[in-house]
Amino acid sequence: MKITSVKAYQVFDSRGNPTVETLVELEDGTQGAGLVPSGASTGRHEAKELRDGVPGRFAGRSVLNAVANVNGALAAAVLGRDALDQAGLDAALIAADGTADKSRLGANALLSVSMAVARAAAGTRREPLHAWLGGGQGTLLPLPQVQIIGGGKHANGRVDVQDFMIVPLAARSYEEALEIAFNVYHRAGAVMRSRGLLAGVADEGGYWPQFASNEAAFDVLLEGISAAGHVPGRDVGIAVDIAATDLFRDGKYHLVLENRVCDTDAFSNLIISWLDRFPIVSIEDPLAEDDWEGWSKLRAAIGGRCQLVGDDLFTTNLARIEQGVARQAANAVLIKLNQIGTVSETIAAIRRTQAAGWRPIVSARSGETEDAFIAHLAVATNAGQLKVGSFCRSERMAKWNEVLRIHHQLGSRARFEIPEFRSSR
Ligand code: 2PG
Ligand code: MG
Repeated sequence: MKITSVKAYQVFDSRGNPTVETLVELEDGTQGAGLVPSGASTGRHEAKELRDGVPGRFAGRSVLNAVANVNGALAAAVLGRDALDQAGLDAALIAADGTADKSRLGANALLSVSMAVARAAAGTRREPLHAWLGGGQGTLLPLPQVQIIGGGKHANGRVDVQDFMIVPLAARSYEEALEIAFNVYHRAGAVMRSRGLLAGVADEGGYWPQFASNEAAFDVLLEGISAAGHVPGRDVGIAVDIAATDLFRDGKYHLVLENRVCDTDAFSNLIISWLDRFPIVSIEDPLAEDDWEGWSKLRAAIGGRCQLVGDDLFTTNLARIEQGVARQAANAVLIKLNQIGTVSETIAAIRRTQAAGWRPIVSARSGETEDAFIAHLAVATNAGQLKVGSFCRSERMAKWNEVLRIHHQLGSRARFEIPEFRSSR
């Protein structure tokens, strides 16, 4: 099924920043589109998104060069190729770029084509995207990690920790998980509003807080969970993304809000003390992206007490995941399409994570779009967990809603499970 047309144009993400959308067409007239998200707390080892850097245009953020690269070099590389051969297609995109980090043509350019072709392929096969991507093997609906309070780079550093999230442990179905998310999101908001702690919403729809310490966020979260009628730790667990790469300067971790500076050991001990005091089931990026030794030590110290997730550490990169498995540096991997730049490489990263007995968590970016590709990716690969930000704003709800649609489509074949967070190794 040949690709007959590839066209890209500039559209805008949830922060209003320019991004790339590509529309491909196949010989039977089937079309597929792919829209690319963008991170704020990006890892150094991510594939590179190409931005024009022209000061007078969109503050340097336009992506017209990436768009031109799709319409030029990438279109030339894929026109006439078989859309049903995603691996071959992605290999052709990677070869056309020719760099290890996709910086020549731009990871945003490559990914938009890769996603659009996957969509068109599913379309021509008359299959839902998840069925096409997963060879019909995907039946597990993901457990949501839902942001309640935003911080870090998503809220101008108003709290140091980037994501305070909940995991609905008591849910018996995906629908119940969303109901718990709704309850806690609104109750926590009411608690914050009544205390004058609410300043608005951050980039992913979680509340933009006015706290005096990072720990105050945990307290409010616990109150919100209880006020919603749920028992913290039993019904609802806490997940955090420390995004510690952003706190790391000159070999030290800086908690600006609390005027505190820690070395790796002291920072790890602080995280462990949070684990002792709060019902945390998952911790993401507790240490910086190249602090491998610290990660291995922290994992040994935490043991099976919670899920330990590498985001900036792994950047959905197979070689870095291999290194992490060899070093026993974590036990879970955050998965983001645009960190690596093609659909095939993203699926390979998920498969490698699962083969190690670790858990993949499919994730959105802080700059998102209405594209709900990742909902399909999570189900296709039986990833088991999905993180897309908070429980408001349509670029977030588009993903939660798409899983609902997939549930309806799968019917009784759909499964839903709560992982055993406390014995994950
Ligand atoms: C993260 C993501 C999503 P960003 O760090 O996990 O929360 O943020 O897209 O800014 O990297
Ligand atoms: Mg992260």
